[in-house]
Amino acid sequence: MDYKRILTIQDISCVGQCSLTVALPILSACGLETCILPSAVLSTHTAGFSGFTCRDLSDDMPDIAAHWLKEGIKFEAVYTGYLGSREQIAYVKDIMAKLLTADGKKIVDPAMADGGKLYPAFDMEFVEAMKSLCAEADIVLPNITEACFLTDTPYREEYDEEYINELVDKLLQLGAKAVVLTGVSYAEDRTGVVTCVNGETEYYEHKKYSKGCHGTGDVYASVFTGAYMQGRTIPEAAKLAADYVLDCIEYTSGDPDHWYGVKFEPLLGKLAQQL
Ligand code: PXL
Repeated sequence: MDYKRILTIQDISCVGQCSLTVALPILSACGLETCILPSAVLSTHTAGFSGFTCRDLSDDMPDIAAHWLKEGIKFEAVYTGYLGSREQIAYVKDIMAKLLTADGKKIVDPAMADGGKLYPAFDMEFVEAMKSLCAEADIVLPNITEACFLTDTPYREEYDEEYINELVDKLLQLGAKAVVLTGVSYAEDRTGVVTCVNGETEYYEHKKYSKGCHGTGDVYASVFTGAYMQGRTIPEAAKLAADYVLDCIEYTSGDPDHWYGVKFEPLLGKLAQQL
């Protein structure tokens, strides 16, 4: 198996099992050299904790990228997650333009919203900037809420296949080359992921847990990226990531104190064996 170097750009939430504290171990377990660019350092994530600290590292991003450019360092993929500002999105675009290998992949998880709402840190100007990043992406991995914001579509709790297909089409019209739409549920106890690659749409349906878990979007995008960069097709990687997230939720359920993330670490060995 060849050895690939990838860069992931997202925040460090020191406690909370999301963003870089999830992406780095998962991508490493997938066998990839994983370089990181932290966009901010927070004491915790922002979904459920109050009084968290946040140090924005935007100003460091261009200097770090300039150093890598000078050293001739290139990446076979840039995978982005939670980004803190419009300014950071501009830096990410610049990094993608300058530091990717010739056929390097742009993988964008537009982590900014869930359950019909934007996360507290974001506004519609950020959404506009995220649209422009998704327009350049090889693969976007939104949930339904994010897809709605990105395509100016009213969010609906209940929907049918036509609504989902329209969302996917609009994401492709925006410019994304392939779409992985998560959390698509057509029955109460079922959910799944829709992939659309080269005009071919597939749906992988699986069991749904009634309670949503924090951080599963980041676990999903990280496993997807790891599997995809190790040669799986987009639908294969989407399925593998869904199964891993399900295992994590199952492993974590039954511990009500662990509300802020999923216990993904004990399952990393199994993931590594699969790839
Ligand atoms: O899981 C996405 C995420 C990442 N980083 C921070 C967050 C969130 C979700 O709320 O607050 C800081």
